[in-house]
Amino acid sequence: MNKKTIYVLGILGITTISLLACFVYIQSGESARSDAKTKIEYVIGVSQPNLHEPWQVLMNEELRNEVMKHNNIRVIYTDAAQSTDQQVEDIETLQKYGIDLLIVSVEDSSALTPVISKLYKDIPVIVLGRGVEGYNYTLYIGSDHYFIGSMAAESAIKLLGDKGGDIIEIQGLANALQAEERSKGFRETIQKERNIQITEHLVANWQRDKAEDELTRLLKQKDNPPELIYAHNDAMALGAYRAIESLQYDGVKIIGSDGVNKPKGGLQLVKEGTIDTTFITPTGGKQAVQYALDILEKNAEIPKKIILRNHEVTTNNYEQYINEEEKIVDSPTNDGQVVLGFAQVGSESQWRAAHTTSIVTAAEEAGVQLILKNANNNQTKQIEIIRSFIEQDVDIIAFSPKVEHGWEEVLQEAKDAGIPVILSDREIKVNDPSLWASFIGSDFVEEGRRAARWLVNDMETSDEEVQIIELEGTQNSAPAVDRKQGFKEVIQDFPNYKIIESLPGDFTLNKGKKMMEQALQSYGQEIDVVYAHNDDMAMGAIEAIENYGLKPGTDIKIISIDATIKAFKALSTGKLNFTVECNPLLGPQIMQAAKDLKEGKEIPMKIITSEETFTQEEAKKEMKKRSY
Ligand code: GYE
Repeated sequence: MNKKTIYVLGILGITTISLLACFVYIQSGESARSDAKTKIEYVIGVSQPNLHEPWQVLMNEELRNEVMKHNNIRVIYTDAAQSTDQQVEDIETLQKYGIDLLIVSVEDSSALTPVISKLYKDIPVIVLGRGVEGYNYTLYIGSDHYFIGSMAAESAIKLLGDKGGDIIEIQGLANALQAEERSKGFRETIQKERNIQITEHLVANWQRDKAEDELTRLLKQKDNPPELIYAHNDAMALGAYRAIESLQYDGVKIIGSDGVNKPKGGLQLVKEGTIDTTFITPTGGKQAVQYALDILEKNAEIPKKIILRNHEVTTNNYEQYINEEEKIVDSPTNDGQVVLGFAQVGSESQWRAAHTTSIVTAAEEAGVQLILKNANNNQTKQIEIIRSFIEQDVDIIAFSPKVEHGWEEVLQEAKDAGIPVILSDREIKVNDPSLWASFIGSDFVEEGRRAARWLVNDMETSDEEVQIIELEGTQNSAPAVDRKQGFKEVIQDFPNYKIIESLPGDFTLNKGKKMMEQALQSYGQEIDVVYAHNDDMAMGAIEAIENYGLKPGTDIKIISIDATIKAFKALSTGKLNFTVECNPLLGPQIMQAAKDLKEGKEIPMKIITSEETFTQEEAKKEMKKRSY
């Protein structure tokens, strides 16, 4: 028995006694138990907020089933029994045992965020199912809870029809991020409807009985029941049903969420008509173990977020959903080479050039037959190219949407033709999220926030006015819209920071230069800062500033996004002050997604890349390693 195993067993011996206090379970891979020679390489901690909610129980089952397949890991599970203090203690205790990685499902995000941020400095942390504030973790795997809330609202609008009506919302835990996000998504979507109002808001801690009690108490004080109840999970939806039943009300619609396929689980409740709608919320347990090993064995590019898709299941589409699920499970098809049609938006920037190369190279390496066509920054041309791929009956279509709007028609044609669509690097706005299979790219809002955070921290001006010129990317494109919003979100808290003008640079060096020349004409030395939505426009601004006789990076501070090699050179010569990375190397993930889709597998709704930021000092250190 090697030193590491003796050490781990020793630790386990001591811990076993103390852990009993917080309900644990220790598991090793299948053969690790039977074959003493098997080497345990990693110890993983799993911190659960509770193990009474059906969804959390399902998550643990999925984690365990996947752990069984890997014999070089040992997993220590803790259950905080819905006590935040206990969960904080569990995490600290797991850290003391020397775990190599933590998988944590969070209930009280405001209390757990600082604990996780601190731990993340020492070991990798996977946040599972329920998020935390900020980005101080390795990987988040779970749903987009705002999106679940907005889908629930769409379902409520459909269920209530033209008559509309009153809604009672039953929220999970008060200060739990996912509950707040579901509530926000629900409200912001419902408020568009004039004849629908959310009249009451209850909090029932994800618990069936509490929901039943709270609702019964409330309805006894009211003359009429609502037309609809939206409960943030199926357990509370069942509680609501019981309350309604006990008060002998008829016709009240009930929407839940989670869709666990077990007795009294959401899927069963919809099947038997107890509730009207639920949203399948995958736990991500299986992916968490797979990514944990990828992280520990450093054998893959690890994204920042894996957003799993949610399916709406109603009493009307229940059978259809079950049949489609069985089809996916029973017969994954794998007939031959994938033919991928990629409609590239243009060749507007260095970033775009690196992106195109990444796709071409990855297709070769993955054995994917790639048909790549360039739309030269023209949406009509891009739509034509997508149509030509539909006519060619390719297996999968992928494209970088020039702008956010105007894609419904052609994507409906692709859907009707049974061709899944992958969105690369830019998202779109469509009412029907089933028109695209997956988005692979960056969080542009966070990129904008990072640019502004550096500025306000670096400038540290007391209350002196700071005049900013913003060079915007392609109008109505997702990166331009979101990078603008993220930057504004941060500087709005610093009233002395003023964007004096936003100019359209279309992500190109030449347009960036021209716009900067225009700005210098108008404002000259009054300009303190240039915020460029990408490096190329920043490079153009640098040329314009030098031609104007000022020192870029000194007289005028310059911040950009992309972090390409040219930006690194400008940082190392002091002409650029700060750059926010946007990863163009999306080829491998796009090819993997295309292959999985061809095999009929369900793939994540979004894969958000992990990215850094670079100051002049950091760029000097990193320059050699930069590949694009
Ligand atoms: O930042 C810019 C390119 O869509 C993320 O498009 C991409 C952006 C990138 O022109 O350089």
